[in-house]
Amino acid sequence: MYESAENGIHSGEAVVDLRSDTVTRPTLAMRRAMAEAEVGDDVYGEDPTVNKLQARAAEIFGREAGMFVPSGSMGNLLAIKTWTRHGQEVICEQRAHVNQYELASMSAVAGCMPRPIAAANGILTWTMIESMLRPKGYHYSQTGLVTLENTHNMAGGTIYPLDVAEEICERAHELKLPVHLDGARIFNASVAVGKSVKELTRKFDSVMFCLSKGLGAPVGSMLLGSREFIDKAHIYRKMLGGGMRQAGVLAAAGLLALEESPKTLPRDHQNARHLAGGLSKIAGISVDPKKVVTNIVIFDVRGTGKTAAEISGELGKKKILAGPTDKFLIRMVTHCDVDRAGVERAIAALDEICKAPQRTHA
Ligand code: TLP
Repeated sequence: MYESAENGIHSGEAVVDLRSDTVTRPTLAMRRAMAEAEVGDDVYGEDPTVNKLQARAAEIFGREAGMFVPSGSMGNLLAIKTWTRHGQEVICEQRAHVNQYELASMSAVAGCMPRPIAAANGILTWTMIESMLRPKGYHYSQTGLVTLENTHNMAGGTIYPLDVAEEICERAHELKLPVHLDGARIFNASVAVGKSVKELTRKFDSVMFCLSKGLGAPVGSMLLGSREFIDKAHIYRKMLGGGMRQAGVLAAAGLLALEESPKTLPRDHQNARHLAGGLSKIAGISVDPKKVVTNIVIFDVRGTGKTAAEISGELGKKKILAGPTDKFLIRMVTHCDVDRAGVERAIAALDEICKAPQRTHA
């Protein structure tokens, strides 16, 4: 999708890194908690800080059990592996992380085929899913799992309406199909709609969420579900090399992220909306600020006569980092390490770049 910028950065003004909320650095409080964390061997289940994080995450989401995993990608893969058998299909949205950004791990490791559906704003409905279910028979691979993504990253941080997500879960369950949630940014959805993460996720069979994105922890994600599901996923985590031993040093930061960081997300959302508002006034850039409801802004630069890669390269020279997600699309993600002044710098830099002489593309 996008690689680190070849941006020719010089010393002086600070870099405004809008490539992702994965770039956030741990706070001083997190670093202190990490230094002081009580640890043990988590492969023996003996790391008290990991155990505390797992119990607390399960409690917040109203689940029987939770498991700390090194990354969101591993959390999603473990869910897919645990729910499915080789040769099955996984229904997901076309731009979903599990489909486009996990190196085909659902096929390479879990032995499943993605069955992607393109949906406006990344939001699937039961009607769309129903028509993609495989009838029982000897020709087709069988549907093993449905996965949804909330917020939807590459659709621009969009949020599932609760009734739409719940209808999908209920109808899938009637057919004995499990539904997994890639809730990497579910806390962003939660603060944006004013509903708890527990309420937003209660009908899903399993949930993955990331501590290391907007919540600011340096490493780690959580997988949540029934005791039975987590026990099974545990085996696959070890099989994939995800047994992390004294992981309490990481879980300590995760605990703070879980308790403290959701409070900071509304500011990130305001900054994203402000960014979109500023960008929408620049000739050649197309973005609808009303559609920006969380911390992700994806805008179209076709009208500038330059490609997303060209503009991102020029932004890099001005110490503004952003990622092209397509030939003419750029994604900017706000987070706790970007303030309003940084957002203003990004708008001003883009304005300057877009005013510069243009080339035309056929
Ligand atoms: N997303 C990253 C990139 O991989 C695209 C980003 O910069 O946004 N689910 C969703 C919805 C995600 O956005 C991501 C990461 C993941 C899963 C995977 O998390 P990690 O990076 O921890 O494996």
